[in-house]
Amino acid sequence: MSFSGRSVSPVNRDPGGMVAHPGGRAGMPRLVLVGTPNVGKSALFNALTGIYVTVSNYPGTTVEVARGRAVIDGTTWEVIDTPGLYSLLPITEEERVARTVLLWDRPDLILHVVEARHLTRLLSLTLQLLETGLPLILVVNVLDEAERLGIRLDLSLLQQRLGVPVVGTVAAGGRGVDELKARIASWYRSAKGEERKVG
Ligand SMILES: Nc1nc2c(ncn2[C@@H]2O[C@H](COP(=O)(O)OP(=O)(O)OP(=O)(O)O)[C@@H](O)[C@H]2O)c(=O)[nH]1
Ligand SMILES: [Mg+2]
Repeated sequence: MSFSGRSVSPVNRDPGGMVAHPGGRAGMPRLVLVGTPNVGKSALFNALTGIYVTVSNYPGTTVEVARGRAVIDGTTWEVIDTPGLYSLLPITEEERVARTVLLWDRPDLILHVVEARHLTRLLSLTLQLLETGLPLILVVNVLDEAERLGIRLDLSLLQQRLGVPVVGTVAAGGRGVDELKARIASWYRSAKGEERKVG
């Protein structure tokens, strides 16, 4: 298939008919922030990325997607902020874009952001995301409000049960962001190690 004179491989196309962002990331690993609306994805995006942020409409839609860069342990990542989505079965255009970024823009790593106060309700999306087989770190945000309400969370037990890294944050104040970066770096190092073993 030809798109703007360029050849687009089938794996880059959404079955719903939307053409995914056509590459151009120069070998940078890609990190995508996903989660339900209003959990602090954009606050976390701002905490992770610097000043080199571009906001543009996702191709063929009126939905804005922000892309930025983060240097984590010497590696430059492309970081993408997505609109909130409730499930991987999209209803709104925003959800469709978030799903497309997730499944067709081929992120290397997903940060699933959940709100600490509503953790149990939000974990069903974590399970759906895990079913996609994409690597995931669970970010439990808004810990400050949970603590204010006396909600105590055993994040290490959650990590043990889910089998993925779990990090607590207060994105608005930057708390936990360094630990999150350390987890991303450690995931990247082990993924690279696996790649070398396979190659
Ligand atoms: N108390 C507290 N507020 C937070 C935290 N993180 C984000 N917020 C606030 O929560 C609100 C929503 O944050 P956003 O970053 O816009 O959330 P979002 O997930 O990007 O929302 P959508 O893009 O609409 O899906 C804002 O008012 C933030 O300032 C946090 O850790 N603690
Ligand atoms: Mg947002």
